Amino acid sequence: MTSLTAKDKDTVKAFWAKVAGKAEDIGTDALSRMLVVYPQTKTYFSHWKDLSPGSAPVRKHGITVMTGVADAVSKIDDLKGGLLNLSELHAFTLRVDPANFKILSHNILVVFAIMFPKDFTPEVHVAMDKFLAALARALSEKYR
Ligand code: HNI
Repeated sequence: MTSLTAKDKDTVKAFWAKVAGKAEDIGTDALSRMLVVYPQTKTYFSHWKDLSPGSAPVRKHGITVMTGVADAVSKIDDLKGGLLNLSELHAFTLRVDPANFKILSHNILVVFAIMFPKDFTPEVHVAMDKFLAALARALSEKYR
C-alpha cells in the first residue's frame, strides 16, 4: 500500500489549485466515460432518465462527485476520518461495490491527461494516482 508523502500532498494541492476551476467539466467527462467504457457501472444510476455522455443528470452528478474530491483534497491529512460519512453512505445506503472506486479514479486520471496535457506530468500523475487510491480506501473504510 502506497501512502502519500509530504511532497505528494504538495503536488496534489498545487495541481488541484490549477484545475479546480474546471471541476464541473472534469466530473462530467469522467462520469460520462465511466458509464460508456464500464457499462456495468450504469446499474447504480438506473433511476436517471438519461445516462448518455454529458446529459443533465450525468453533469449534475459529475459536479457532486468532484465536490467530494475537492473536499477530500482539503482533508488530505485524514482521509479516513474526514470521509467516514461519505463511506457510510456508499457502503450501507447506496451499496456501491468498492471495485467501482478504482474504475472512476481511472477515468478521472484519463480526463486530467486529456484536459491538462502540460500540467499532468508523470510526477503529477503518480501523486494524483496515489491520492485517488487513498480516497478510494477511505471510501471503502465502512465496508469492513
Ligand atoms: Ni458517489 C452520491 C462522492 C464514487 C455512486 N457520491 C455521491 C455524493 C457524493 C459522492 C459527494 C452525494 C452524497 C450525498 O448526497 O450526501 N462518489 C463520490 C466520490 C467518489 C464516488 C468522491 C469517488 C471519487 N459513487 C462513486 C462510484 C459510484 C458512486 C464509483 C458508482 C459507480 N454516488 C453514487 C450514487 C450516488 C452517489 C449512486 C447517489 C446519486 C443519486 O443520484 O442517487
